[in-house]
Amino acid sequence: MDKNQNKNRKDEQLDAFRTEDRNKSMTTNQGLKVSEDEFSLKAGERGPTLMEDFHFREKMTHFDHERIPERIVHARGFAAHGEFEVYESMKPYTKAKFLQDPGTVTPVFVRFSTVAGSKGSGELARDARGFATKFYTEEGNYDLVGNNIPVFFIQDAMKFPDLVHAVKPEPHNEIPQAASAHDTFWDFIANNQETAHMIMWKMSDRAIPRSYRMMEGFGVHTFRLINEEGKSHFVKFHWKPKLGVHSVVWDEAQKINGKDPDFHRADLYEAIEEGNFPEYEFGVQIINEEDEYKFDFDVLDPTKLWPEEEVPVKIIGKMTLNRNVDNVFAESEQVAFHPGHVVPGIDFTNDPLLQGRLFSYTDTQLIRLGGPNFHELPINRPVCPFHNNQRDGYGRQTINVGQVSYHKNSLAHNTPNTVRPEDGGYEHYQEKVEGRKVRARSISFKDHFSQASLFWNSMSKAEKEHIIEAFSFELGKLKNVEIQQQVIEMFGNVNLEMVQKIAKNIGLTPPSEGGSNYTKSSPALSQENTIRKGDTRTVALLVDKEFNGKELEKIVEGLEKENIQAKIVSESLGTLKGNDNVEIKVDQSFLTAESVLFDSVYIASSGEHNSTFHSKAKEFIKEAFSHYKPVGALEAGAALLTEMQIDHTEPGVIVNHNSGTFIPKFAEAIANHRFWDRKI
Ligand code: HDD
Repeated sequence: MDKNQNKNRKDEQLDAFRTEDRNKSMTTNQGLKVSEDEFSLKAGERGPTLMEDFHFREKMTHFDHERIPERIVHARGFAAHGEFEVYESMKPYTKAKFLQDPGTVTPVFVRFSTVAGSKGSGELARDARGFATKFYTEEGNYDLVGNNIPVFFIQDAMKFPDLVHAVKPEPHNEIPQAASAHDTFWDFIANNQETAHMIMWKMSDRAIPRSYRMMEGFGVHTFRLINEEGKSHFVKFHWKPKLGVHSVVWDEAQKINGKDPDFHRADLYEAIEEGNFPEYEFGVQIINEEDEYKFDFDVLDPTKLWPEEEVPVKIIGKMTLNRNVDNVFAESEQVAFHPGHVVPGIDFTNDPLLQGRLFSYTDTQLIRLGGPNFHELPINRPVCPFHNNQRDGYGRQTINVGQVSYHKNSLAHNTPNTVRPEDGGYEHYQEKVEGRKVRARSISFKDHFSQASLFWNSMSKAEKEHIIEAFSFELGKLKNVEIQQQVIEMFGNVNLEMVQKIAKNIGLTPPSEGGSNYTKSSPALSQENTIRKGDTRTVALLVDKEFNGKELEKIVEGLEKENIQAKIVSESLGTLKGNDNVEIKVDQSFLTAESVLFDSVYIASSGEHNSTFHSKAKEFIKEAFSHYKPVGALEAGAALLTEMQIDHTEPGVIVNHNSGTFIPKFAEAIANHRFWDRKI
């Protein structure tokens, strides 16, 4: 992919900082040419290293300081550049310049992440995913620091350190890494019941996405949009992936973590390199200020969503990720997001979680990036000019010219000058606030279970089964039976049948009373109702010595036409010759190809009985089949399925005798993603 093809204003700015070391002479950081870089300066060939070896000291000192603290949460992440384009003017609601005119394009930088794990942890952890977007607008940077789940665990930022302490590895033995299946997490949940709704999402398939390209993003909080007239509307922000929302199954997630802990970043990186740019539509849900109290939830409560059927999502633009970073540390690691980075026309509400976040993010960047000048790092710089009287500090890069660094002044004619709101100066929404200073929670935040039930009621049969399995897995890992019992009782308030099944799975006496009277559901919450596309999905073609070369070529060609990525997998690498002498290059052997790393499998030959291919292929197919994936075969491969007693009429098993009619059917099955109605 030619990276220069997608240059935008931010990329041009980054050009000033990019440096190419290839084909250059080596120098020290002072620019001195280096004549020797392998041996330290010694007193004699077998003597001690000398203090005066400045080159050694500089190289070693820099190396010793290469690491910075990882993010306390969202440490494991991966980012990409892109662009955001508006479809529909938001002028009636906001004066934000980047949302005024259809066609306006704004450079963006997006970082996806898991929450709990360390920087090197497996990416398929059961966890929420961060979805943080920095819009480099003409009026300054706007950060939408969201997740792939529309609600949060807690209602007040005061509890965030407790939540994070509970989910992180336990302090006495630092176990488990990147997992919530342990006593302290569930102890926190049982004792902080506002978590119920988010836990339902976390136990659902949403917490194990198939790809960063196939998950939604949510701003979570209710924000405000402010228009030219100063009128405010409540808003919730959404990202909707054009490929639909899809997940893996839990057994698969755990295996992927071992086989390829970089699965999600590799998927994103490769899609962008290949020109399959991930796309997400941007949506807003808007509520008039007058309607603030019309709902059966408080619009300020971050543990509540606005059902799409009640408050429709209006699609107003699209983001395309079209460029990988050049350097992960410089860009993805040093990027500093902050929900408080806003532009005129976007403002906050009194959501107590949001209010606390507005403090925490600057504070964390100070420790993580080592001082107050992190805004000068190339990735964090706005594309518009910035001027003020802030000066100095560690790592300062700007050379502020002149005598004056204070306001008000006469020497510089009182510049940099403040700007009136009508000329683009940021003005906070003048919300009327009155109250006593209290440490309290509004009574309107008290209903912790209705929307947890709403989520449950909205799930398909398969999704419900997955939730029950996830709870049973997580609670099954606990050492403390009392916590298990408390959790069962807590979630009895969501759905009785659900907890009865979980209790049975973990050997507890199922409760016979409890349950919820909440009957509403929201079809938009179920992944069953998502977009289905085969685009960019992968298929492993299992090939042995005996195969029809022409037919296989046709299959590969046909799949590629559908933008499905076919990889030839065989017993060993090299070239295979078909019965018709057609030669096919093997992409991966069974040593590196695993069924969990593919979306589907096609069997091109059944293999000689008892051969390594024969047994490895059977394992591969069995696993793919048990993960509900499409399995395809023409005549030769079908024999292997029969031998494995896989019924050719099972859902998602596509067996055909004609490659022409096979391709569309198999492609449709791949687009369908999974076949939950299978007898496993
Ligand atoms: Fe946070 C990082 C999302 C609540 C404090 N958060 C962080 C990132 C995302 C979110 C996506 C990673 C950004 C990146 O890629 O660099 N956080 C959320 C969402 C929340 C939320 C959607 C609830 C709606 N966070 C939250 C609270 C607090 C924090 C209540 C503290 C009061 N979050 C942080 C942090 C992090 C962070 C400690 C770690 C690294 C960073 O900020 O830059 O300040």
